[in-house]
Parts: sequence; structure tokens; C-alpha cells
Amino acid sequence: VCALHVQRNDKRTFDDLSGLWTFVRETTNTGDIGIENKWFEKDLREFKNHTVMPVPCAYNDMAADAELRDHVGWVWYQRNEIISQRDNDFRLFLRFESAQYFAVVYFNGKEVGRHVGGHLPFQFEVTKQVKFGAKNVITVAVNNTLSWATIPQADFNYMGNLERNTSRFELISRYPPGFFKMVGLFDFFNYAGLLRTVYIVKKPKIFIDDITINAEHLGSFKWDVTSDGYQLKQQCIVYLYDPDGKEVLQEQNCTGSSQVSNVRPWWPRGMGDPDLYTLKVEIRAADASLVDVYNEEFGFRTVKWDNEQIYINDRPFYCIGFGMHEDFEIHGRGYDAAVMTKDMNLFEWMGANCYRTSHYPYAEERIKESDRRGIAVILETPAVGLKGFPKANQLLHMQFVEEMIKRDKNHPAVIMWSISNEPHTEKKEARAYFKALIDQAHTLDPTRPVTIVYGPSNYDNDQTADLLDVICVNRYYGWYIDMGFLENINRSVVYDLMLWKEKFGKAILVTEYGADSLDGLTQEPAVDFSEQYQDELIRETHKAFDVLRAKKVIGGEMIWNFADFMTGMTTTRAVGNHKGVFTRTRQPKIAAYTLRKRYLGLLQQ
Ligand code: E9O
Repeated sequence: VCALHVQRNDKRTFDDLSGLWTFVRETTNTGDIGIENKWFEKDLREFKNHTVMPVPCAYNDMAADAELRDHVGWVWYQRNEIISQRDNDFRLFLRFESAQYFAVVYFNGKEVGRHVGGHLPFQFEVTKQVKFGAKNVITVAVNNTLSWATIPQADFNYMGNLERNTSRFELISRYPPGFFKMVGLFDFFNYAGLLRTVYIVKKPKIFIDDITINAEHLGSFKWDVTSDGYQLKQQCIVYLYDPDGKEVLQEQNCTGSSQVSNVRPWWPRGMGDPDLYTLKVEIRAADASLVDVYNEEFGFRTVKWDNEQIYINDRPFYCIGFGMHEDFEIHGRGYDAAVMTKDMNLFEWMGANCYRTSHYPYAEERIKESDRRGIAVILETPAVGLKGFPKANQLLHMQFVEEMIKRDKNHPAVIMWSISNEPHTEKKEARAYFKALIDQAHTLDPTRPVTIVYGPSNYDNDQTADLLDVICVNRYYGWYIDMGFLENINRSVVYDLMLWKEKFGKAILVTEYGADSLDGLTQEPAVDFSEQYQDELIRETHKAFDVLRAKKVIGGEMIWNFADFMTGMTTTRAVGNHKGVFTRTRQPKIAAYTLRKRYLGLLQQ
């Protein structure tokens, strides 16, 4: 599990392996040909069909090639790296911020580790295998196959085996032998490959492994440092720096608590400044020489909740924002600092104070940027659309919850953990499945509320909502329900949400509502898929939100979606999902102006 992000300082450094890697694609879903034939021992440049692939990036949209776009199975990345003699004193790790979905990592021809799950970081130590002052070969095999056994789940079926006996026809199946269909139980394209940055991380022999900080807005401050190598509790020194860089505390302990006076809290935008402190942790040897050092940024802020809403620093926090995606043309889901910056700037332009990382944890760079700008984040696991609840999926799901909380626990912007989006929690077996996950999240992080985002279930059949701190609900009146009846939206939304409130008596956020619109398609009077229809649907829904806000029934509202995004092919999607209030290239539709006016108004209150 990766806790601390890469950092350069007196004792550590890293190499960023972004750039072009050699790339070979296996034929779609034909077994483990590359692994069986030991491609990891070969120079992939000698393969006839080799090409190059940028990292970080999804590979799917890199060519005018449907096979590459729709590929299911293994792809291979390779890169040579000279590691200097100067790095001899370090321990070296290969670190991946995200590989979708399953990765096997090889170093100098030997496997060094495997990881299941996209969107969360992992690393493997390669110190013993490194050839210093020489060329080292990094090979990564990535497989994007999803099935009922993965998270998210997909319906994976071999259709070519569905044989029929016919006497009159030669063909015994409608499909060729081995033909399969993989349909994800989610509404976004299964972008795959090395989606985020890959690093060689260089750490000292004994290093700081994790830092857990709990800092509340009234100045209560707790820290806990763990190290790898051996326990060195007595030689830990922590220094606390305020937002101006002034030292306000120095303690000689790896674990402790203290009270800090005149704290400048971290506030979400609209409520105050998002002030950030830094905790510098040093490990020193018996002779006082520096062993390792790490600077962790964090904020003093308190998250609380009751049966009406969420409070930040004891003040009510009404979440106004977006469900979104890491999605852009050409890059797919690949991390790109320019797209991320544009998104965050548009957030500010819109007056938003909040977003949900629907439907997987986003790049840590974005979470860090949210800390800096004062934008609250509901961090979600990759568990979208779950329909089956076997034990094996639960164990995998628990791995993701752990990796997510380990990675992001010190980010003040993160105000809530979302365990899942639109799981089929109307099923009885969902209760035991989710109880274990909710308990785990509470144990790993007692400071933040835990939620599930509901879609298919209702107030009267949901099996899990009473276990949560906060309830999130997605509702599509005027779109999936009662298409064309815009005038009913207000009443339906109020009715639906009041029922959830009455039954469970908990804080509720509306995490999705909205309509598709094709930018530039205008119709008066409004027709579905026109810009007017999306705009009117949003206005009508806002009427309901105002009623529900006044009754203290909802504690936040998030439009689905920030921007148009790519999906798989289905009859309801025309080159992707068009529920964005921005286009895929981040230009505003009519609805964006309506939303902007509302958000800017709410942000002032
Ligand atoms: C999840 C999101 O990823 N929620 C979907 C979004 C959509 O646009 C999708 O993009 O389809 C909406 C799910 C609606 C659930 C309510 C069920 C109503 C049944 C009639």
C-alpha cells in the first residue's frame, strides 16, 4: 500500500518515467500468450508489431484503430532506464499511480509484483535487482479484462460457444468460435493502460513509511509516523510550520498529540481561506545524523455531521458542485495537468465548492489541488454499479478502501468516503457485504463520514442506508423517469427525498440529477437532447432543491455531469454521455450559465 506521495528532499528523490514506452498489444483475449512465452525477458522492440505509447495516457484512442480502442486482454509496456552509481545508497521502488486494471511488473526480466485495480497507486521494491551504472529494463503487462469477479464488474460472456443443433444450416452458432462480449456495469468507457505517472522512487535505507495527521480547527493536533527498516520511535523529530512557513511546534516523538494555538483553519471556498500547514518529519540516528525526512502538507479542519447536514469547522457546509470524470479527448482517462487545471479553474468560475470523484479515486494531484483551492471532495472507490456480492469481491473492495484511505487521509479537502456508486442495495445480501466495508472505513478513519451513493434502490427497499453516516441519492426525474414531464419534476423530487428522510433521518446529498444535451442542438419548446431541455430540467429540479433546503432535508446538490464524457456503445449514447454542462472540450452549454448563477448565489450565503 502506498501512503506517501513521491518527494524530493535531502534524503529522497525520484525519476518521472513519463514519455514514450515501447508497446505491444496481444491479440484480444487469447489467453496469456505473452506471459507463457516470457515476453518479459525479451526486447519488445524486436517484435514486428511493436509501437510506442505515451505514459501517462490511456492507449485506447491513440490510433484510428477499432481493435486498439476495443481491445480486451493484455498489453505490454517496456522502457530502458540507466540507474546511476550515485543511487547506490538508496532503496529503489517502481511506483505506479494507476494501471487499469490488472498489472504484472517485471524488472530486468524478473517479476517483482502484481496489482489488481485501476486508479490507486502501488509500488514494488527493486533494490536487489538494480544494475547500477547500467541499463535496466522495466516491463509491465496490463490486462483490462473485467468480469463478475472484478471491481467494477462487467458481464463477460462467451457467445461463440452457444451452440444449436440444426440439420438444415451449416452454422451451429450465430457467433464465431470464441466470440465474447464484455459489457461493463457502468456508464463510462473502460479506458486502460498506464493511466497515471510511473516513477522510480529513491528512498534511504530506513525510511518514513506513513504519516497520519489528525488536526482539528480548534487546534487539537495528533500525529503518528511509521517507518520501514526498524522501529526508531525515540529518534523521531516533528516540526510544524504554519501557512507562512513559521515553526509553531517541535516535538521529539513519532506519535503524539498537542494543542496548537491561534490556528488558521482550512476552509472550503466561500467560507474562508484554505490555509495549509506542513509537518516536517525527521528520523535521526543515535549520532543525530539525518536518516530520512518528509514534508507532509495538511490543514486544520473538523468534519462533523448530524441528521441534517455536514459541518466544516462547526459551520454548516452546503455542497454545491459536480459529479465528474477523468476524461478527455485523445488522453482518455490518462492524467493530464492541463485538463485538470482547466477543470479546477472552471469549478471556480462556476462557483462550485465540492465534487465527487465519480466513479473511482482521481489522481492525487487533483486532490492536492483541491486542498490548495478549498474545494471539498467526496472520494469514491471504483465500486460502481455492483450487482453481485460474493466474498471475493468484498475482499477486493476492502483492498481498495484501504488503499484509498491510506493515500488520501491527510488531505483536508477530502470530507467524506463514498464506498460505492449505485450498487444494487435492494438485494438482501448487500447488507452484510456493505456492513463490513463501512466498518472498515470507520476503523481506518474515524474522523470522516462514510456514504454510499444510491441509484437503483429506493427508500422502501434499500438494505444498507441505516448503516451510513450520510446518504447520497441520484435521481433523474424528467429524464429516466417521466421523460418530457418537466412540470412534474419539482413535486417528484420533493416527494422522493422526503421519503428517504422520513425513513432514515439522516443527512442527504443529491449526488446526481440532469439530462443529456447535444451542444448546439436547440429546440423551442424544449425537446429531449436539446440544450433547452437540459436547462429547463435543471431549473425545475432547483425549485425542488430550494424546498428541500428550507426543510433541511438535503445538505448538498451535484449536477451530473461536469462535462460530456466517453462511454461504451449503447442505444442511449451518441458518442458518449452528454449530460455535461460543459462539452467534452470544456465549453459551456446553456445549462452551465443557469448553474453558475445559482452556485455563485449560494456560495455567498
Ligand atoms: C451513474 C452515472 O455514471 N448514474 C447514471 C448516469 C447516467 O447518465 C451515469 O452516467 O445514466 C444514472 C442512473 C439512473 C439511476 C436511476 C434509475 C431510474 C430507473 C428508471
